[in-house]
Amino acid sequence: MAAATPVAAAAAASGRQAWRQLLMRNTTSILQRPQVQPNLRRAASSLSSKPTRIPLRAGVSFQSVSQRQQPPSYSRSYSSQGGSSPPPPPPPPPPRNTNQIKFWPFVIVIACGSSGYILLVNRRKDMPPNPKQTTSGPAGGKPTPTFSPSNVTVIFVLGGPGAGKGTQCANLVKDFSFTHLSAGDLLRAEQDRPGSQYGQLIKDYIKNGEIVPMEVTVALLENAMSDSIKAHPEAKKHRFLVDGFPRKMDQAYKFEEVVCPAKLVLFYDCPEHVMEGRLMERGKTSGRADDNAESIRKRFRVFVETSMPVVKHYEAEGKVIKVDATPLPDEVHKMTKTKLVEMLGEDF
Ligand code: UP5
Ligand code: MG
Repeated sequence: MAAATPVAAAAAASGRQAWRQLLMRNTTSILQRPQVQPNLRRAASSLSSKPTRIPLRAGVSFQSVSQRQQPPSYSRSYSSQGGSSPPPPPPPPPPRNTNQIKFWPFVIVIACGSSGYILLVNRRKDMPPNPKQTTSGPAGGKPTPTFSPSNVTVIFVLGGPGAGKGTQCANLVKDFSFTHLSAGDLLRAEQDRPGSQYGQLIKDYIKNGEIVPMEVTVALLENAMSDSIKAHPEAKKHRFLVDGFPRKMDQAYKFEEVVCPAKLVLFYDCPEHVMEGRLMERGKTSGRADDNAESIRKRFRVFVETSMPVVKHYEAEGKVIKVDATPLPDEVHKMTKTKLVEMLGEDF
């Protein structure tokens, strides 16, 4: 861009010249060091004496922008144009501590930048959360859960297939006015919903005892929670038993990150042969596509390999209430209630 006035043009030209001379001095001083190979020195001087041409397509080339804009005095000091004149004699080497002087401004700039960043992060930590922040999170940041654990209590209910999760949840609903959300039931309802785009996918996963992709299940649970909360606007607190979920670590992370952090996990512990007996018995009348010997085997394997690590994860966090699910349902219920009150009190 052309300078606006002759004075400005002169100032710009002299600034460029000063910068160019400084650059030249440094380059020359480096080339003069004994450890620089003579052939490198020769190559450097031949480069500086020829105009650079950058090829584009066949037969087309252009001169670099700096060369096109160089005023005559500027090109003289650098010898980048006019090819025939010999390179000027090198100026005397700069003082030895030049590199040290150049180094410190960078250190100061980096130190200032880092402390500014740390200050900013610390200040933001104390700021209240943005109430308008949605589950998608601000500009790719960490999302905020839809529901706050201060007025929504979520308890995950885990245990092998047939351990009695559904049976026990039904009892706890009466004791503590929980809303019972069975992930399996929600998936089966979605599978049967006319026009559902996930119907066939859910059917295939359930039949094979595999875990439906978490996006589907997390969305179904979140919708069901919203519906329940909307249906009880008068309630100050909402309690949910989330039955048969999370069955995989990614589900656990996702749910806690975008829906609501869980308060604790109820884990019904039951040997496989007991669960198998219950499921085979139920299969006579349940009509469930996965209550058959082959699907049950697959469900057991998936539970051990994929869902037990979730239980272990929450155990390590001290959030698991483990209940022996082998006795009769009433006995299991009594034990659950006692342990739950021990851990949370009556009013949680
Ligand atoms: N029964 C219960 N308790 C008893 C007791 N103490 N003594 C004697 N009998 C008892 O009970 C099962 C049977 O046992 C019943 O007949 C009951 O009377 C009797 P139930 O309470 O239904 O046990 P539950 O643990 O709920 O067994 P369920 O079959 O529901 O467990 P699953 O975890 O296998 O089933 P779920 O419906 O949760 O999931 C099904 C499939 O959905 C999964 O395999 C998976 O494919 C899919 N899914 C996902 O992909 N993602 C999810 O997040 C959740 C499910
Ligand atoms: Mg169940």
